[in-house]
Amino acid sequence: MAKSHGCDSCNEITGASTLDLLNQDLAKQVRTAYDRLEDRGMSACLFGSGGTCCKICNMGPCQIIDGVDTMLGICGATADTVAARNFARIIAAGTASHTDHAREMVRGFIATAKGQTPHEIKDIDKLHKMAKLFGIETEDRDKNEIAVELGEKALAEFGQQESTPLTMLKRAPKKQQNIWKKVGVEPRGIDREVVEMMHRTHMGVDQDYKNIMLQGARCALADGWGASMLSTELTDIMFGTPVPKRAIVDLGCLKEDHVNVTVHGHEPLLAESLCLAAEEDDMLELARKAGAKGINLAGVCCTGNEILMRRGIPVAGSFIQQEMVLATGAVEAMVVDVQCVMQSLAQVVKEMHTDIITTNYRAKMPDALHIQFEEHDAMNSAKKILRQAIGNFKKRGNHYIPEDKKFDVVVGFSHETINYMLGGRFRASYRPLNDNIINGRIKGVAAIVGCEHYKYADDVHFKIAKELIKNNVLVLATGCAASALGRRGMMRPEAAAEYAGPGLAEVCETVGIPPVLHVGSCVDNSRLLIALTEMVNEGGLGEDISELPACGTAPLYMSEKAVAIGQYFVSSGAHVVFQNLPTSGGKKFNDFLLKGMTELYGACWDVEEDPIKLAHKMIKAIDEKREALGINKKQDRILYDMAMRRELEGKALPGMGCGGEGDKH
Ligand code: XCC
Repeated sequence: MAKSHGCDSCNEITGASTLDLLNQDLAKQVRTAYDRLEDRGMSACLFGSGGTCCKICNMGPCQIIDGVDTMLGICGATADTVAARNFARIIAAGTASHTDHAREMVRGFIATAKGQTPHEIKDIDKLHKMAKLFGIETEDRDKNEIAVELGEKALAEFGQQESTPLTMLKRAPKKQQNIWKKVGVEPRGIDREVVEMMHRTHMGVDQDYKNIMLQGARCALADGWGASMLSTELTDIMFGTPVPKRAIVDLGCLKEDHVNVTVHGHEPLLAESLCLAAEEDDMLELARKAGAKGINLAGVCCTGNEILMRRGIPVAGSFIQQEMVLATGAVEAMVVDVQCVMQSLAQVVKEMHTDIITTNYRAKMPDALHIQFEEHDAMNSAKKILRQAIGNFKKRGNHYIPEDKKFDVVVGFSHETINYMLGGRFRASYRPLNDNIINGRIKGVAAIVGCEHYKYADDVHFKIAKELIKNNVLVLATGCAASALGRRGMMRPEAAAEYAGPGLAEVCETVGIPPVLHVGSCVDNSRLLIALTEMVNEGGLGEDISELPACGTAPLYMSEKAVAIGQYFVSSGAHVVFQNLPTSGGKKFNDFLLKGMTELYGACWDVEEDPIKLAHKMIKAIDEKREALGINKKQDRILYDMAMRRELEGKALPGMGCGGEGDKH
């Protein structure tokens, strides 16, 4: 194990590609987040970490100490009020980010339906399902006409003001919907909930931490069951719902003899246009003229996950690798849009031929080149960007691609895929999953989602996943957590035999799936809400999400979005464990998050820093649900016999598993 770049005191780097790269002279000249972490030489402020630094009004900042009368805020605000306000504002910021992303996707969807983009309405089945949900007539209507109406109705939900709940809430289990109604947290309009959250946490407004968190929950639900779900579903209709695909991840996906263009950020509209433009003859010809064999697109962060899931485009790196991708010196352009793009990127490439190209008016960077992506002229924008990258190819200087550092992955596990993989094309259902949970082959389901973090070791996701699958817990992953698990080989079907407990391994091997399923980007956590709902609807595992043997974690949470996600899972009945939360400074408020919320939603937050202990907290939570359902009795393991295997035949991945042969989904 190696210490981080130039640092003997902070966390280890264990990732093979990162280690390899950092050992090269080229990369040693680059200052990375590891160096900056060391340079800072200060530990984090205790008031900030505990959530009790109040800088909401200009009388402060006030540092509050719980229980010390002389350390209240100047306005009299207590530690619990301040910690709750700060936490709620994190949720609002996270929700706002998903919301603004989702709005752009809905606008792009409408433009596509109107024929104003190079894309098309692809998934007609999902279009009709969504149209039905929104009360839109589909019979004898053109797909684009339906899509325009769907897009406009979806767009209206952002600005909706009245107390009509958001349409997607109707997809939740009935009992869940009743809980939200009873507690009074049904979101009314997506933007409204963010605005109200910001208002209620302004100086001198809501001063009751429980009441603040009612709006915190409502705001988060507007993200999960509103903005994020709209984004996922409409993006699927436009670019295709993911189906299983083989692909590769890690730095080794960069190519020596190609123009390497990496796409980083979140909104896939631009990335999809780049994918189309990179296949056009004029662009390929230009690349050849520059001496390259072609154009190699690769993703970073969640844009990477979006095009990985739908197109099998490789992911070069996740959040903590964004600087590493550039430090190879082999990237002609990194094209960025919004969210999780570190300001250091332009400095990393200062002495290199690489361009950092910003593309969105909402997100510009000093020392970067700006080429505005015009969605109504998408192909020309994309080609302008590619021309810039191709022009850099000849200027590529010293570089190093860790070519052998890449992993095969199988991705594309939308909830529809899980449905068909486990249930079969002719009667797609979650029945086999539920049955395998009831008979104990699979103990339960765990979601590992969210970011990465420079202050913690880089193998936390891996350790947690390994422990979970060893205990027969099926893992569903999204975001940078998913990329991190892909880089550790957990998304190959063979990983089942290597790491999974006997029951889970048997199911995975029979169906031909990995024990860790890539479900998508961060907005695609909404797919997990639907998967959990389908498990409830299938029967035998309780009446709402809180009764399911399921649990979630975003261990290395970095972004505010992860907190919004955590809260919408808790408010939807799923137990959620983080490594830390910025709430420990307000004791009563912290207790409310870690225990009290259960009374409202049947689930609460939990905190555990050690990855193995964290995994065991998740397993314990799953076991408790099994106990409550009466399915935790030790059962004799029934091995799959030939009839049972035949029953699952034809559901395996193309070319894999027992029934894979010739299965073309
Ligand atoms: Fe950002 Fe989405 Fe977190 Fe990764 S996981 S660091 S939010 S890119 Ni979405």
